[in-house]
Amino acid sequence: MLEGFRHLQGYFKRPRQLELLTEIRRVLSDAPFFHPAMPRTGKPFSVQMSNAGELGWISDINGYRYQKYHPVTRRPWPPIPSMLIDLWRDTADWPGEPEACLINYYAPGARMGSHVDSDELDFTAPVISVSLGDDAVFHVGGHRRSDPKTRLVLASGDVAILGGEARKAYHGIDRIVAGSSDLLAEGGRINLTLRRVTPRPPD
Ligand code: MD3
Ligand code: FE
Repeated sequence: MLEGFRHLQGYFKRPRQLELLTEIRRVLSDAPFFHPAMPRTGKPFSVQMSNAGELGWISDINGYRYQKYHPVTRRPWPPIPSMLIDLWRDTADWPGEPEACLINYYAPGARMGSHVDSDELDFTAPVISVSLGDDAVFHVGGHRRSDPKTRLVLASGDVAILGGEARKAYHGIDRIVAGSSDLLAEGGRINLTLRRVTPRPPD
């Protein structure tokens, strides 16, 4: 396993998960899930997405990018919930604030193939992930797709921090364990990732 990966199991207990879920439902009422598509082919992802923050990550037939507004409503993304700003300040060990919170929804059966997050311009900042709902079988490898992978379960309330060498590692979600949590009435899993996109301003 590469240096810079931290898995904080049970970081958010059940009452805090419910509080965070309420904040995320409020974001989603303004910025509903959209269906991203693969660049070039337009093939739909099995994962649905939305964002909070100054910038949001989107993918469509024209490519992957960060943009300031929702691709369907064209409105700016809602602000990042304060609980997540607090999480970043408490765990990121990095001087600036997050600019984007990508919200992924996995219905049972959805997956995310192995990839590297490389659309950001500042790789010194970590990516911080929070899992809510059903367990996910997650893999993280090395800097090459063929490098050996470690598999682990991300459960509701877990936080994963991807900094240092792990920031550029291949990773993905192999499967969702349907029915493993009752946090989400609709079932499935929500993953939140806090990201810095632009370089930190000089101090
Ligand atoms: C390891 N999301 O949104 S979060 C993604 O559970 C993404 O929805 C997965 O991969 C999910 O891009 C995994 C954990 C994560 C996030 C970023 C990473 C792991 C990472 C960046 C580098 C290495
Ligand atoms: Fe990723």
